[in-house]
Amino acid sequence: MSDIDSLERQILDAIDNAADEAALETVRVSALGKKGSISELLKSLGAMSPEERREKGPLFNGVRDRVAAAIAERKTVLARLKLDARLAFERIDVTLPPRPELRGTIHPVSQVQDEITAIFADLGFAVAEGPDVEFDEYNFTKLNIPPDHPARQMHDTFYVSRQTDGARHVLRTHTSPVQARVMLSQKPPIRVIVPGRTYRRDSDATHTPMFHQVEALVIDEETHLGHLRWVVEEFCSAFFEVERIELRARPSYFPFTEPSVEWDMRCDRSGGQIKFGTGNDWLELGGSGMVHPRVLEMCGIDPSRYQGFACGFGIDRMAMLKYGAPDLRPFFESDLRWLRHFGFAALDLPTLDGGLSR
Ligand code: 2U9
Repeated sequence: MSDIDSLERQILDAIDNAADEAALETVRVSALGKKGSISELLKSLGAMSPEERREKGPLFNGVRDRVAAAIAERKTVLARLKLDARLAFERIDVTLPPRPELRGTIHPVSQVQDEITAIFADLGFAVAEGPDVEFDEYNFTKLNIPPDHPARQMHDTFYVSRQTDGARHVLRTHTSPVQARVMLSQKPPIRVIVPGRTYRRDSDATHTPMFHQVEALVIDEETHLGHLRWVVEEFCSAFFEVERIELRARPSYFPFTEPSVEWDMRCDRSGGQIKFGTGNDWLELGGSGMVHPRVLEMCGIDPSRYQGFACGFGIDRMAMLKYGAPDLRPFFESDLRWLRHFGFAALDLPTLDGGLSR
């Protein structure tokens, strides 16, 4: 056997024997790295006569190609072995009776949604639900966002293919179309909240393409901004479990409300952890406003007789704030370790008298 053949044999054996990706990388560097044995061989071609180079060149290149191919193949095998080992280690038999270490927990978003529902139920609100795949008409037009309105761009909408009858569907970008459905099917007085999934093409540490909102709607003959402020105040004080909170109103714009108001709550961020109700900082809570008369009209309610307010909060953001999760993305990655840390025991049902989150 020539020296070249025995070098190749030796490297191929080392590749076969590499027990993990780190060992394989060591073999690769010692053969194909800058100062590797094969790289040195290839470099030696430069000092050869043209005849010798014609003979040795294909030989050396052949060794390099076979070694590179063997490394790639071994890499695939090792990755598969690693995945198989992980799958075997993390395997969960869902048919087994619960063991303490595998007991499921309530997802923080579900817990916060239940907490919010309990608070609003105590204030006399009913819960309304609607479809995630919504008519363009309900998601936008009936909310005073006609087809050419710039606010449509702000919503980063997921569109569903046009139906055979020409109807356009979207993944709802907010829960507001459900309030439109409620107004079209019920007579005032109306007092509902709409919690649920919403969808926008957005993804970073505080945005996921699917997220959760809760919006409240009150319609009656004399409902006014003072009622709105009281509801937001009562809700925040109960949710953050702080008796005295301070709210700040900022004028804003939403196509479906006029006037529109955004709410901030006094907080303290100085100690590393956020404290509600004291301090010199402000925390953005959500938006609101008096329902636009055009929206009332398009939803079958006489604006000369009735008026009302609506407000909206991001449930995931509320969960992050209350339970101190820094990043929204892990909320929806189904990682059992994260869920064990942030999840709630199944019997931790939120009630106002029991203390919401205790
Ligand atoms: C109807 C009429 C009016 C609902 C409203 C907001 C303001 C709002 C956001 C807060 C955080 C959603 O999750 S979030 O990004 N919501 O600021 N929502 S007014 O107004 C309505 C809804 C329905 C028929």
